[in-house]
Amino acid sequence: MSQRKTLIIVPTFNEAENILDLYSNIRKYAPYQDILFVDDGSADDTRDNIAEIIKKDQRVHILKRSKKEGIAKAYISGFLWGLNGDYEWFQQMDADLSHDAAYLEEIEKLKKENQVIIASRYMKKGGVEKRNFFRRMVTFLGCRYLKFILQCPLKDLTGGFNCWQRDVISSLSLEEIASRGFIFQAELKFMAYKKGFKITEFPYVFKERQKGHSKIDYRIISEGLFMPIFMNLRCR
Ligand SMILES: Nc1nc2c(ncn2[C@@H]2O[C@H](COP(=O)(O)OP(=O)(O)O)[C@@H](O)[C@H]2O)c(=O)[nH]1
Ligand SMILES: [Mg+2]
Repeated sequence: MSQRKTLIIVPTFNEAENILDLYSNIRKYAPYQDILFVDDGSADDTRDNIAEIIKKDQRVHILKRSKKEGIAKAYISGFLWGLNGDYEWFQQMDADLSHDAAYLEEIEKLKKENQVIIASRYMKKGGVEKRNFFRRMVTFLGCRYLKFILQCPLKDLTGGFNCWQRDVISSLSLEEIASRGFIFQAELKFMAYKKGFKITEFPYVFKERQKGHSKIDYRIISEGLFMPIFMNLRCR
């Protein structure tokens, strides 16, 4: 692995059943990278499990937030935490094992020539495994809708397995981010695209979680419908 210092940011809300497996998967492929869990007041054993890991691995950190405010705020807090350190890259990763840590090796290689690396489900050799038909359709149609409204060529605007160079994150106006849920991923990518950063996508296969529950709800899905229109108007 290269020397470019990376912070892997993992937002968590009630992910106790996944934390230990996630940690050992990450360590197989990224033995020396720092990990920051951003926990929004999980009510299960998530924090205890993270504390056990921290006792043994000083490269693991936790940012404790008091209440659940959505992944956008969790990630923004994580980025700000990382910007206070000397990290060169910020890697986003879900806690539920949907983002296979094996891809971290490929991402590492792509850092040489890019500033933003997006794992894309919607490329040849990419895909979605085990997700129910409704979620598949919501995500697939959502991506098509976004591409159309935003006139943006990126193939996977809503995916959450992305890596950002420090300069990109520090130049984006994080305080202007209006989204709360998954559409935040598109807002961030659209801002980076508009600013002309070097972005690449590579194919990956998303795996639906096997343990714990999704936190998505109809409020988050409906935000995904109106927020792109706002994003489009804002950039005119
Ligand atoms: N800190 C924090 N993490 C969250 C929140 N909502 C979801 N997450 C985490 O974000 C990741 C993706 O959430 P998930 O529910 O799996 O979304 P889905 O894959 O779209 O169904 C998981 O690691 C969740 O634990 C939140 O409000 N705060
Ligand atoms: Mg998930």
